[in-house]
Amino acid sequence: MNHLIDSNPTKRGNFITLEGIDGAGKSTYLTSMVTWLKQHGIAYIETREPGGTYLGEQLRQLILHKNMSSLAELLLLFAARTQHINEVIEPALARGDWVVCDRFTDSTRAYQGGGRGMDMAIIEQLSSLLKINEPDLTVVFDVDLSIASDRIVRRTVQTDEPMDKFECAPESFALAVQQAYHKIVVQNPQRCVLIDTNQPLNRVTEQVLQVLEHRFGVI
Ligand code: T5A
Repeated sequence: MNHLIDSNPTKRGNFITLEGIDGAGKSTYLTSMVTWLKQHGIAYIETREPGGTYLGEQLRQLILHKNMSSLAELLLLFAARTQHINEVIEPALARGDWVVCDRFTDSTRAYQGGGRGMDMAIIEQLSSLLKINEPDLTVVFDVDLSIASDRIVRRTVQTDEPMDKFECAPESFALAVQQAYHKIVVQNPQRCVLIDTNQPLNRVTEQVLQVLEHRFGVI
């Protein structure tokens, strides 16, 4: 989705990613971020992983709904990612647009590394082989597993959309993913901010906006 407001071709855009366990609320707060960007007259694109391109959206259906080996899943995720970077993310950043991306490489670290127990070194090797840069800011949304699970069930009922295979995974999987996210935040204090979404929605939104103001200030 492209939302051009005021492109600035002289300056590279900022790359922001949203992360967290299923049901943490990423997509909800992505909307608040986008509103903030609009209010500041910043040109941006909003995108997601797996997805963001025709190929990526096709692969998303396979990754989310078909059973496959952990290695096949990992390689499909990186296939989708490299296409997404070359076709969408890099061109946007290069023309000065900001990119707000719902999930990126940290999801692979947390889900395939933490959840599936795949070797983190392989994930980092693939990432460097494909020359994948880290975002400028990553907001990791965190919530108690029981609350996350309630939210997923409620949303499934409201939207009538079936759960994907990650949402159906046992709690031990979600716990391993959550622990991996906590580790990523501790290991990357400059890039990552953890936000607790056990709090009321308006309080979380306030914190998201504070992070943006603090990190990027007045543009
Ligand atoms: N995946 C992805 C990998 O395994 N490896 C990878 O490398 C990548 C890129 C799809 C799956 O792919 C896997 C991980 C994922 O399982 P997805 O589409 O991002 O990724 O799937 P979800 O995490 O399910 O994303 P959603 O956008 O569907 O859910 P969110 O963002 O977690 O939650 P959201 O915003 O829909 O909120 C859920 C509900 O909670 C409410 C919202 O209103 C909503 O109803 N809510 C609150 N309620 C009360 N208080 C608050 N503070 C609330 N905040 C939100």
